[in-house]
Amino acid sequence: MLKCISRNLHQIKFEYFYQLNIQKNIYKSFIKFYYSFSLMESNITLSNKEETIKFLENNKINFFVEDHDKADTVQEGLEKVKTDKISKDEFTFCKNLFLKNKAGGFYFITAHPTSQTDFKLLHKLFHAKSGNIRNAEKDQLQSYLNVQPGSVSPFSLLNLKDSQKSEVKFFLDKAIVSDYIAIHPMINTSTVFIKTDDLINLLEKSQISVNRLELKEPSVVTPSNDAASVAPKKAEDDGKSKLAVSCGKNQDFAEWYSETITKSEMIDYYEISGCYILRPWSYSIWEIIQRFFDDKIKEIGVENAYFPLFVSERALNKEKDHVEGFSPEVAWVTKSGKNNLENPIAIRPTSETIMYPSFAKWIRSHRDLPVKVNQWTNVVRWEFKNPTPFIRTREFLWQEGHTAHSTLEEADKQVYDILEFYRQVYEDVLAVPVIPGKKTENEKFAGGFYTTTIETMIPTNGKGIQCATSHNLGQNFSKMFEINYLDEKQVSQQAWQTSWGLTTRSIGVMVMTHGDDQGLVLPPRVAPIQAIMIPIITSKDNPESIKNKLHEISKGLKSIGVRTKVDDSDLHNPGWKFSHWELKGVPIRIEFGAKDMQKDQVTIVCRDNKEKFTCKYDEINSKIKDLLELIQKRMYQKAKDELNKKTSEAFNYDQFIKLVSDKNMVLTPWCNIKECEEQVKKRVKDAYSDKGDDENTAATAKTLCIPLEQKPLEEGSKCFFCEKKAEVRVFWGRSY
Ligand code: 87F
Repeated sequence: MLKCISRNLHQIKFEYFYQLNIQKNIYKSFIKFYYSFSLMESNITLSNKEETIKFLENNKINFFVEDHDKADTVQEGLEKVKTDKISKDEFTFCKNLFLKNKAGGFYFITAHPTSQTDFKLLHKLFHAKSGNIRNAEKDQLQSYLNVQPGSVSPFSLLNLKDSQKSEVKFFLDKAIVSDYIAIHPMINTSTVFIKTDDLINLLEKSQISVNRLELKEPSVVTPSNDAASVAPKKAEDDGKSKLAVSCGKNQDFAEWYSETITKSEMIDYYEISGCYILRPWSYSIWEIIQRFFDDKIKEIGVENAYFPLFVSERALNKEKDHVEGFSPEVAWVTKSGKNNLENPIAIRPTSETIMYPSFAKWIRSHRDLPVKVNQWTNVVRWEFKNPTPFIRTREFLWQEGHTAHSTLEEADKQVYDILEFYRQVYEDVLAVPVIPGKKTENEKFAGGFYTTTIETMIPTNGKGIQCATSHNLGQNFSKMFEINYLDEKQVSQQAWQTSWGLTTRSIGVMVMTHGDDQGLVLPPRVAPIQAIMIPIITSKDNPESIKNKLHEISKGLKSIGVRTKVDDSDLHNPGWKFSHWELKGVPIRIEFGAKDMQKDQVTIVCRDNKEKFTCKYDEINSKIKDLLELIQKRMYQKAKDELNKKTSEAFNYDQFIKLVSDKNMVLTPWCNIKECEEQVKKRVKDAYSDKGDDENTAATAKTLCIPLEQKPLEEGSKCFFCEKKAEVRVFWGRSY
């Protein structure tokens, strides 16, 4: 019964947004009536320190508390709030403002203590007429936040009743960048130190949107970062501001990436540095990649298996070239409970040394070959460089394939068959153009004979990135692990081996390649939902008939293999849903309302180029099928054009350094001599050492690959750097 009322009343709320033909006060009283039911289920009351602490504990939040003398002002707080548990620069003691505007809405601002918060600035930021913003009254502090003046903190926002949540907009100062935030637990004789991310999560879980705000004079205000665009407009806003990515892709790429993958619900942050949670939206993408690649390798006789996570020190160090250079990244288990292990064991960073003792057992005769084994697992590499979700993480998911063959030629074929499958994963599934090539001696896997790779470049920051590698290991490992077999003449031979890996980095490269200012843009082949269907219902309509028709269309599309979803929830209005699915990158949106129904049509919107058009019922299936293919091709072509624009040739060092600094991937004629590559790297590094290794310098330029496809060198071509005879053309770039 309760559910039934709540559904209908949501409907009424929704109509209000879209029709604006119901009087505001009637709407308000409906909403009050409605919320008087839902409040009973969801509201929290925090009245004091004890309740706040209990609440944090119940929510499994890590925090600590310091008691102190009463701190009535920010200045007093800064003097009195101390801790020896974390250093001063790890936390921000914040100032909190609860303000009201003339239209009846409220702003809650949590600011860095040094940020400007004068009314002149606030009026500008919120585009308000002078005098329209003031401090909220004491009784409003009580009725909205359940707190006394002097003790206001973001915790008090948790006291907002559901009916008040659309009236209060919360802003968190962008200047707060510390890991921890220090705020009062409803009383200013005590301070809770809580991770800033945890606080944000807590608030968002309670349906309180966290808007980031820059507390300084707006310069050029674009609609997307204009504080006014997220200012309380009371009910019409419906939390849309919570969705949007706050900065453009070209404005602050790192921030754009972080917001895109979190707000699209791909990634959640985790307390251990370099480790991230893959939420269902990104894991589904991984599953699609897995399915594609798994089918391919099975066609060429690869079988899946699972080998243990742990490796002994003895096995790990058996092939010295292999671990050399990698050893700082190996993570070890040294204890069980309180006791030290007699022999520490490593957590797999890759599984050559785990699998090959078994290969030695399984392979006796030429009849046992080839052996082709693959596993889908996680690996751990304790990286020290800046972690980036998907791109560089301490734990990641991958497939690692390992094969053994009787001839070098067979191993060669295996290496290139796999490289071609990797190219297909990137180009045909993820719509990311790549360059297949060979690594130079410097960059190859040291334990192997040669390394093939597919590489690409992220045009936004000009960084080259290794997408997947396929190695011919030669006989190095078979020597060390004694993987021997008797050939047809009963002569003992060593096996030729390959190994190859593709990781969840592929998802990050895809996001960086295609995403735009509105968030993710997913290529149809990898989109967990390819067409999202959204009903547009007004007060005059029969909601059920519109929804039923959409479900019928969805069923038709599903029957021809299109991944669809009808978002007919009553929780959000269509505007919110449009933004939500846009942010998640769904390739096609199908809108459907009464007007469409009258004309036997749906409205279709493409995520990639925003094109909008209508389509008659009887053409929907074929139209959507074709459109998905078209979008896939269009996205690949767009990415390819961008990559081409940023790919240049250089014939001497001056041209080279200029192009690399200008975020290009550069192809040069090259001598293919190890020492020459080292000298190029050194010269680049020295040239930039005084400028610092920031995003705009070329400090880390290195070879990416010697492309497999290359036009023949002209007679007498010289190395661009050492001017010896050029042997190949090689790609250089700054790199991840
Ligand atoms: C880190 C620690 C220890 C890379 C490491 O590329 C060892 C290693 O051997 C290590 N990081 N590598 C190279 C991995 C080679 C190879 N293994 C199978 C692959 C693909 C999958």
